[in-house]
Amino acid sequence: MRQMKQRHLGVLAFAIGIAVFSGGAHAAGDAANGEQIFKKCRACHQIGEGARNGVGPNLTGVIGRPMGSFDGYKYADGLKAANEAGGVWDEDMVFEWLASPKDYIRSFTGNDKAKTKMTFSLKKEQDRRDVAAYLATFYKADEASMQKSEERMTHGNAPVGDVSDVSAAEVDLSGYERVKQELVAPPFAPKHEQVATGKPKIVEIDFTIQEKKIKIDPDGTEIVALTFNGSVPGPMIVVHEGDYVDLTLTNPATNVMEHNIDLHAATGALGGAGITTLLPGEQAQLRFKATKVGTFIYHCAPEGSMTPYHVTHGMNGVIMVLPREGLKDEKGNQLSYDKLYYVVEQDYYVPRDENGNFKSYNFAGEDFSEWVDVMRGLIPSHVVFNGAVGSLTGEKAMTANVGETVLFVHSQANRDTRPHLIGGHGDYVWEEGAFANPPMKDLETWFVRGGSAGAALYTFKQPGVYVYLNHNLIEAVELGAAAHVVVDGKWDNSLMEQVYHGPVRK
Ligand code: HEC
Ligand SMILES: [Cu+2]
Repeated sequence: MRQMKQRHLGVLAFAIGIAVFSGGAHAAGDAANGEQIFKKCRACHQIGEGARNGVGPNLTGVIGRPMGSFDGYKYADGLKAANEAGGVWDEDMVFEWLASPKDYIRSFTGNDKAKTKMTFSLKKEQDRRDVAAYLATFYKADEASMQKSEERMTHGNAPVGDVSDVSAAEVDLSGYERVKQELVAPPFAPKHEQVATGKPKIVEIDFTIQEKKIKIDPDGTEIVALTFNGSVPGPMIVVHEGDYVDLTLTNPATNVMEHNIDLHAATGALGGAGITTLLPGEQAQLRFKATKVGTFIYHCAPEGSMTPYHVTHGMNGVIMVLPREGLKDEKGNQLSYDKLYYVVEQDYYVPRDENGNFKSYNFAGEDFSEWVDVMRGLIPSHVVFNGAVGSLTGEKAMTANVGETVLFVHSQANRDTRPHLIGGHGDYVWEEGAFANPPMKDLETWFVRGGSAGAALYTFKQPGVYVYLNHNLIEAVELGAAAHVVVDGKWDNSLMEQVYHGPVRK
């Protein structure tokens, strides 16, 4: 089967070899006009000096370059096959590609299932001619890239995280009960047992990736967020040690970008990212055993700049793996909670226009190169809890009663954060979320390192409105990382009393 495919492509390569020499014969595009048209491509492609890979590959010198060959870019299978077949871009080919990349790559490879990640097309013929002519102005017989692609063909290193060549024994799952977890939107956690009853289970999780516009502050600043199930952060998953997580990840055809999932609770294949990378219209099912207890982040991790780009567009969340016997204090006594709140800090890097106003965009990836430029400065435009400034304040505040114990699960997939409950404490804190270790006690502020989730248990003793924030007060007050907990109950004068307030006493 594989051999047949290769032979077929070999014939194609021969045909293309001829096409290269005759290419460009009737290309009559206007490069200057093409430069204007290319603005539409800039959402995904960079070109010229200093250009990098974006959503799509760097297009500098694409005319005359082997198809699917730009270094460091991860092409879909269609362009990879075209590359193996020896295809080299000329103006006419780009002209046809732009009419419908999908149809083009299918007819080019002779494979009607071949895929491409480029979902964009240009209807007008003249536009396609002109933009192809513009690309040709960057033409250079790129010997180096030819050679590189040849080397890749002969040495063909497996990409990082690829497990397709690894052999494995089948797993017997016959003894396991399957349950579906009903996911809920943050800051809530799905219904779960604190102490597991029965044997380990297979817990089914459905994640559908949604690229959607969301407002992130009270001024109405909008981004096209990248989300698991439509919320920033994605829903919290809760399982017990020894359970299997059976996660179905769907990237609907209506999306523009490639996505995957890396779960820090999972073992192997880049936490799953190596075997869940999906083009729009694809789906993956990943089953992994929860062998480590604790709170762990999960996030999208496509590759290169795309990883921080996706994470800073909201594609992250938390999976909590509880010990089967529940949480324990430092002496091994049972700890439990009445409520769980799930707070995820999110940093955004929204680009600004020449007047300093935040820019807005229409589809996922459109802000890619500008966002990356801001991101590289390491100064976020927003640092928020649960997707937007104010998503956990006022009407949407977290609530509790005096005497209730709340477990706050707090994560940041990208930067360090330092949760603090003003007027309260962390009675028991697992800073790293690692429940197998004894908790720290009586903390004022705890530290959650970037790329992890922590957990803090607190029993409320006084009523009132508490502020729960990142105690980098600039990030909390100026950038948005603050929440409220509204606590009902009776005030305890033995803990605190306003003895006097008024003019200075004589
Ligand atoms: C929405 C994002 C997006 C837009 C807009 C877009 N492209 Fe692409 N383009 C891609 C992606 C993604 C790929 C990689 C395709 C793959 O791997 O299948 C690609 C691949 C290409 C390639 C093949 C490059 C190679 O190295 O083989 C060419 C040529 C190309 N695009 C030209 C254009 C031009 C010209 C425009 C504007 C008229 C444009 N694209 C607009 C996303 C886009
Ligand atoms: Cu993603």
